[in-house]
Amino acid sequence: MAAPFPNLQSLVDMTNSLHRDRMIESLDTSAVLVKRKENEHRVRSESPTLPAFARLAISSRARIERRMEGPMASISLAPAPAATAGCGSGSRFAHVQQAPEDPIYGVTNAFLKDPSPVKVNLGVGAYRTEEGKPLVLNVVRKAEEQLLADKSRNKEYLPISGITHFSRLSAQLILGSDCPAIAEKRIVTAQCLSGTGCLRVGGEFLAKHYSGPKIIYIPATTWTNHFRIFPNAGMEARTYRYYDPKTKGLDYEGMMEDLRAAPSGAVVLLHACAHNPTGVDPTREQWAEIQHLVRDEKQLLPFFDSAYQGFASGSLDADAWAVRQFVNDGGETLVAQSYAKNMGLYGERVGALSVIVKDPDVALRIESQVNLVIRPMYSSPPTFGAAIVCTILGNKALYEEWKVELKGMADRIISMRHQLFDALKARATPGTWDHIVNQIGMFTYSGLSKEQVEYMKTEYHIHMTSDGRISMAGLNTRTVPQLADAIHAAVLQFA
Ligand code: KET
Repeated sequence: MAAPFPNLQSLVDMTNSLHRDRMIESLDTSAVLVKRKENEHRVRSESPTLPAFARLAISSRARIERRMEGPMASISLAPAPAATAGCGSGSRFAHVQQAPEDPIYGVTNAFLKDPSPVKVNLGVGAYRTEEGKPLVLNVVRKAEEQLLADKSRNKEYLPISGITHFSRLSAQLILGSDCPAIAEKRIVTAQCLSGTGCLRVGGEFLAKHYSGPKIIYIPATTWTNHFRIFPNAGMEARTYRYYDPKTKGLDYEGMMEDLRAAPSGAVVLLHACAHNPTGVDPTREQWAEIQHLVRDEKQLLPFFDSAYQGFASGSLDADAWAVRQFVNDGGETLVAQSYAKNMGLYGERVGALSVIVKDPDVALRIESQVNLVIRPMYSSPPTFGAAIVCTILGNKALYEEWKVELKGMADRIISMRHQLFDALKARATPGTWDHIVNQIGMFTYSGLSKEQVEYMKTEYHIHMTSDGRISMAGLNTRTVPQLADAIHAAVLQFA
């Protein structure tokens, strides 16, 4: 016989008093309760003497406390499978399916749950210092101090498209201050919620107003979120070949073939530099041919995702080269810029979406329609992060200091590439590892298999995405040997 199931609401109330975050916890507890109810016979056998509600409260609290340790705690909340809290009858959400975990945030969740003192997180693309700590740039600290000291600042809503000065400075940063499109007012720039928000707003604008096919070609290997952002925005997503696992380089022929086969006028998503996750960019000669195909042969519309300007080479200008080539040929282009990585403003959610067109009148009308995408989505963007960016980009001394700090981050990542390469060579790890030093940007696309990644997690407490992507920015001199040992063992284990 099943044990009587106690009143759900009183259980939730009781557990609430134990927890730090009542909202999260009551949801979570409901989920646990329902799950447990479904498995009552198993629950009873676990601890027959402890009342069910107490066990639930304890286990739920422990889980939440573990999750609350990390900065991304709230996103690791286990969704309720079939919550029945409330009016006694079954939930009208009972049909809701458990969503698959995000491949990148999921790594952080697994890392937070790993009790090992030597665990290493090489999942999310977020910069860490040599001490393994998140970095707030000195220029950002200085800008924050200036902003806080300025008592004339207020908390009014920003315009729908954000701070005008921010938009202008952002356009200059990516396109160069001498860009003709800026001088000719053929550009619309809106402050959006970091790179993701720019891609989403840009995608929805295209889905509503683009006169060409509402199809976006995305590299077959790419930042996984691209595959969700564009269909959610109303665009059909298709892929073009990009990466060749055999050469661990660009599948240039495949890419050109696929883009040539795309319907004329389709949109093509291009990584501006430091392609994520592969770290493989076209050469300048290849870019020129891609540009010819995009512009002259197929009239495709390029949409650049620029999440790593300055992170690839250490130079803001060099990393903007491809975008500038396209914009300066006079053709129409979209660019999504993120300040998450290059200014370390991850959680501030600062980015800029630019739509560059042929005619200033068209630009004005586009501006009104971009605003109409933003207004019902989140009304207007947040102030502080963009104010930090304005302070840094608008002040010569801070701008110069930023460039030095940015180069420092890029250089540390490059040095990690060399250290890891040398460590594998010293161990005579089977295979070729040149790609570790040849790839560009934040990530090494290692070529390690899913099984090898899993093995490295369980045996060495090294956490990375299952596609074998290593966030080099999360590595430091202390953890390189651990990673090299892990790779070496994994390669031998699954030869
Ligand atoms: N584009 C690319 C290519 C990219 O790698 C990211 C983030 C973004 C856009 C969006 O960044 P935002 O924080 O919205 O400005 N990539 C890292 C973080 C993440 O997955 O959210 C990553 O790949 O780990």
